[in-house]
Amino acid sequence: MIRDNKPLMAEIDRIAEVAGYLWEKGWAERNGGNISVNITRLLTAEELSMTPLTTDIALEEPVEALNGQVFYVTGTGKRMRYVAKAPFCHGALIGITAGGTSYHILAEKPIAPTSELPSHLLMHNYLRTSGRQTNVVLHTHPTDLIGLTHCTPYLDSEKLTRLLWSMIPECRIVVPGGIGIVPYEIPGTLALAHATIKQLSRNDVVFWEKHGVLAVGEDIIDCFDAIDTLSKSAQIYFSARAAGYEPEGMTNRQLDDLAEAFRL
Ligand code: 2HA
Ligand code: ZN
Repeated sequence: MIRDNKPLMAEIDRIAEVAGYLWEKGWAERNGGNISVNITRLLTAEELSMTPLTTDIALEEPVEALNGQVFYVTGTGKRMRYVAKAPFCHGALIGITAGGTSYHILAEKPIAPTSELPSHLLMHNYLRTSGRQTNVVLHTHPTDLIGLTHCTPYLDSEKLTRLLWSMIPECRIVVPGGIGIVPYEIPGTLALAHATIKQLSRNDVVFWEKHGVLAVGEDIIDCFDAIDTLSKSAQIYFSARAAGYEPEGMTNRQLDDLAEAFRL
């Protein structure tokens, strides 16, 4: 019984906690957003060889580096507000099989994974191949951050990173790698995944033009915190603009001093 595995259930609880935050923040209208977390390290040998609930389902593109890995993934069409309450009714554990060319559903119910699964897996595959300690891919729709991507001058990674960093010291500290930007692509496509992967070589957080944000990392709470801090910066910026002035922002010197003080 998968629910007897305490470390696994603790991780599932953290996923549910974050799903609740995404809903409360207003970042997860209808079925907006999706989450995948590599939980292989938390499973026993016996659990890793459990009998699957489905036959193998082919993947559009192979993910060789993920062969044998197991992920919790939110379900297609499922709402974050319900993932928060019942993660195993709105998501499932899937195992990657056949050398990375397919997957099957392992537990707890045969819930079909998010439409973004092929792109999440390509990202996990890329990150694992590059030796990064990344368990989590988190995608969500923060209103303020999407708003910024509707204005061409902000669709510049360096400029937007500098703007958001300069609104509050925490942003420079919590998102030290800055943000990547992917020009508009149709949601759920491999074109979107490949464009995102290019950005992931330099950034842990990527903005998708007129769509949303994607964060990768070792820990799901850290991924949420990074997006939340960027959102706070965007709110400070928009509040100042709405009050009729351009915020000064921290100076380059102040930002550099932070990098030195926090060894970023
Ligand atoms: O899962 O957010 O990008 C719904 C989406 C697709
Ligand atoms: Zn989306």
